[in-house]
Amino acid sequence: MSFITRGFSGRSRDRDPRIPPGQTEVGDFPVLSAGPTPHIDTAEWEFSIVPESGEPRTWSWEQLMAEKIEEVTTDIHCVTHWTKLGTTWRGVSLDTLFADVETSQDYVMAHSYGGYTTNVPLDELLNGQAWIAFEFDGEPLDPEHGGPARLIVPHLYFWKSAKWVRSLVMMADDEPGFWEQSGYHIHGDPWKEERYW
Ligand SMILES: Nc1nc2c(c(=O)[nH]1)N[C@H]1C(S)=C(S)[C@@H](COP(=O)(O)O)O[C@H]1N2
Ligand SMILES: [Mo]
Repeated sequence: MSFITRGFSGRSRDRDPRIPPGQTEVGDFPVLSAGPTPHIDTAEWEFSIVPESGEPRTWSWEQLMAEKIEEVTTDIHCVTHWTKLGTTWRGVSLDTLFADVETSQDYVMAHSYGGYTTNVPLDELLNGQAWIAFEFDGEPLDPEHGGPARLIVPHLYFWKSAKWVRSLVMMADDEPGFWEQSGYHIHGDPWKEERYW
């Protein structure tokens, strides 16, 4: 076997350790939406967490902006095989938003303006793993990419990152959302290639 030299970074370029199996890096930011882009004015925008009591904890846009805002740099992985490295966002951590929500249920259904849904276990939304993001790359989030605000759960395939997120509703059991009902994996870990089931 001959060893082909591709420059000193050749080997790591062949398999960048940040890129999960079966994924290819992209430079652009593809848009993937199952329906039309809803346009929501921040004056009318609301976000709620709904625990089993049925009493929602609701934020207006101003109230969200008054929460602790974090800057996040992270890689994102779409099940359609693209990975985008080092994306930067600003948003509010779900740790902050769940801080005074009382729940003993373990699963969450994210609901979006426009009707999209996706399910995520609560423990995968906490401990610095998920945000309600409203800026991408230093600019207000484009409506196409989920503006004014979207969920980001970067350690799972990007279909879990609900654009135009409107509420997180607690569930006792893990129920499938929109794509999960059409054959996408219930969990969606890109490192385990949990694409379909
Ligand atoms: N509301 C909503 N959120 C959504 C989707 C959608 O169709 N509607 N598509 C999902 C899928 S499959 C992906 S890959 C990402 C795409 O986000 P982007 O368009 O910003 O790249 O959003 C996810 N969130
Ligand atoms: Mo996707």
